[in-house]
Amino acid sequence: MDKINGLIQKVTVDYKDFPEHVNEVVEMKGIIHRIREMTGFAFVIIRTARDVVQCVYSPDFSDYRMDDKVVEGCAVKLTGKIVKDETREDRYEMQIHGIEVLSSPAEQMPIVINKKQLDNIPIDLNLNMRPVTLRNPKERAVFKIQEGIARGFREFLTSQNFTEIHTPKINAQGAEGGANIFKLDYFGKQVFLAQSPQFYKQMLVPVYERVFEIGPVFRAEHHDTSRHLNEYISMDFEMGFIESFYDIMNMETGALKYIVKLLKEEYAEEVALLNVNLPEINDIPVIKFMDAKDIIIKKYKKKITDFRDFEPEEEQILGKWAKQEFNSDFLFVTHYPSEKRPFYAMDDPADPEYTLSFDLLFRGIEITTGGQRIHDYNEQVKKMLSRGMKIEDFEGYLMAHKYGMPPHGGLGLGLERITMHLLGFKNVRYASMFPRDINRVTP
Ligand code: AMO
Repeated sequence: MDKINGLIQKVTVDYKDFPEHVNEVVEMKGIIHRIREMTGFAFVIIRTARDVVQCVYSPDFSDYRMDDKVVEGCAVKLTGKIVKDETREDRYEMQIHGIEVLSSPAEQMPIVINKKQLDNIPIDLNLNMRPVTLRNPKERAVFKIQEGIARGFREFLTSQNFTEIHTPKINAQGAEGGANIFKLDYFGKQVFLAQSPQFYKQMLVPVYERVFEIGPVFRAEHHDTSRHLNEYISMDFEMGFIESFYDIMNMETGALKYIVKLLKEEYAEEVALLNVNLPEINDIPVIKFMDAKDIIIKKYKKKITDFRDFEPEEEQILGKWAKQEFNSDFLFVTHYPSEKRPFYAMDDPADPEYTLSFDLLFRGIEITTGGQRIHDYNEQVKKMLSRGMKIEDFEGYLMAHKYGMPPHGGLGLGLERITMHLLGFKNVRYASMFPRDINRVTP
């Protein structure tokens, strides 16, 4: 009888192991990314999980003869000798002794994905053909970097005693208010797709004190913009026993520093491939909302029409200002007007027209919203009533307040937004593997 022991057998070699196997004959599995026929020999470029490996086919190396079944797109097992690449420093290649075809494509690739980057194909074609365009080394590097960002967030918060949570995405109420909520028929009842894990992360503060979640959230954005998706990954945390909302900004700054370090150390190849300009994060400057408006008026001579929020152009001005004045790619803006913040935001006791909340701007674009929450039951009920909300609809959420919760706060950081600005994309769709926007639900 067969028994499974959980030991993963590895018989093939990865590119990163090549230096240890110079002059040895080894096996490697991968997909034929490209075949470049030369006179008397051919380069067979193999795409593995994270590398693009140069292999050389020549009748001089062995008796093996490549036939026309060996085509681009085949999944193969190669046998060959590892040698140093004489033309490129610190690179190794394989001299092919044999190719076993494990599977073959049914059709030839309709677009060229095996160049260094996708040749200026229109964004719609790129997204329509995502299962194959993601195979392009630069495209896939984007989501490796994205993995690094989410991993850094998770690792850092875990090291700070946060508990990872998974909260429901089908809910009886929306957490963020506004019209951008998806309605769903749930066995004849109307329910909503989660706009954020806000209620649940707060409810879990009296349970675990510090919690975080990395998960999808849904926003029924009705416009086709370059920075909004209808489904995005929200990286959230919530922490109890804060002294002030500065604790949250400090925690986020720590997480961002950790993420940048992780990308430098463990994602160097992707960082180099995409030519990523990693920010140097030292201390992040903090400015109050109204002071920021003042700078925009006085220093940049801009007329302000809305004193309750920023226009995208104003955020860009502030981004420039932070760079010029503090050499910082980041800027915390605090004390947003109460009127524009959700009902759970705590008003500033010193000036209740403003909240103990903040946004983080990265290179002039908002990537985070956060702040201190109301923890007192009566205060929370009062604010909800003043906004015309029905208390009985929020019984579950308010249970947390009713039976006691510590002073707390947290934030939400859009994974695609931060990826987009880190990589300098003009459109957030490039930072989403399979974007959902007003016109797109496939592939
Ligand atoms: P907010 O609604 O500001 O706050 O969202 C937080 C962050 O999520 C990202 N984001 C989006 N990304 C892509 N497409 C969208 N449509 C989109 N909408 C928002 C942004 C934004 O900064 N519950 C609060 C957070 C909190 O206070 O903890 C919330 O969801 O990066």
